[in-house]
Amino acid sequence: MPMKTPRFIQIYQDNAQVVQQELVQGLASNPAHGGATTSPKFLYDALGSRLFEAITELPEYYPTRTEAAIFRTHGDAMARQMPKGATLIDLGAGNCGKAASLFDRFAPARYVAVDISVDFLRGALECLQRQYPALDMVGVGLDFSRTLELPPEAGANDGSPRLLFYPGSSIGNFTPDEALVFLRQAHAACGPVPGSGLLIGVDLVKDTAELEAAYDDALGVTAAFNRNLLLHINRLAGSDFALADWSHVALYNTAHSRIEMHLQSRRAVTVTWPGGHRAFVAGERMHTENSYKWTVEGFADLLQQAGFATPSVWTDAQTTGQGRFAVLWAPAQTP
Ligand code: AVJ
Repeated sequence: MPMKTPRFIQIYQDNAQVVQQELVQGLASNPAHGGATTSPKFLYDALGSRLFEAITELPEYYPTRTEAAIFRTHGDAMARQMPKGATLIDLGAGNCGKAASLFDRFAPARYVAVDISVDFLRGALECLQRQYPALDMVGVGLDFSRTLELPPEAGANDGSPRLLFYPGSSIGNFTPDEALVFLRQAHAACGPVPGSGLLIGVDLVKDTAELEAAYDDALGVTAAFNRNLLLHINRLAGSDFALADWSHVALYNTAHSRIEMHLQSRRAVTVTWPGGHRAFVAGERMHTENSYKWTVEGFADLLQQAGFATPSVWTDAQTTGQGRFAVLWAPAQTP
């Protein structure tokens, strides 16, 4: 059988000026409006992405290994519910490793890897294509947090069912309102072919101490991941944040069921960038990430509001109870 070659499509990428404006607007936001904020997407420059990979290996950071264990234990049961000959659409594919580990069991006909920049996908897809020479592979550069509309060149309109794959509890970065908007788009993106649906990993509400340890590990890797944001921002916005002035803070906000990451100033500082500046008092916080935690019931309800049928749920709970993490298969239509 001849080996196929992956195709690559870049849809739209913010230019440097748009990025600078977005950043400066968040930095300048005054305390009356919740204070300075930055989007969690700025955590992921080249070093930030490697620090996140290191986080996934920390003893305190349970989500990645718990999700992997759920796929190992229940992968066959999942596979029985997945559509046959599907187009597997991987949202936030990165190194494509998680999806690739499902190829043998799920046997998709096409693999569409989506990430912000198509450049992140080239190496991984070219390598994967050698292992799966007959699988049709497409890399799509797209900020799907804004729109989930796939280009026709991705081949998702060929009449095959679509399997949207959104693992890792990345949905946790969205507020519940944003998550609903996203899931409605995901439902629309499943298309009209019967059997299509969304396979999603969701981190669950649990004990505060366990949650806070997962986002403030003893080795300080999460602190480095959070503080590295300042180096990235300095490059993007031309600002002059000094690392020594900022500490990592992670706390669980029970009222909102979310981990919040902040950077807290160690003294009064003024940060400058081309065309502006911002004073921070000692102890002032800049909000850098939310990571929402869900109950299985709460998330199933959200899926239903977004138009999905009743989901199948797999967790790491040995007996009854919630478990730490859940993987849900939400069919787009009632069978
Ligand atoms: C990639 C958004 C799922 O919220 O657990 C890990 C990011 N931040 N440690 C998460 C993260 C700090 C992660 N997500």
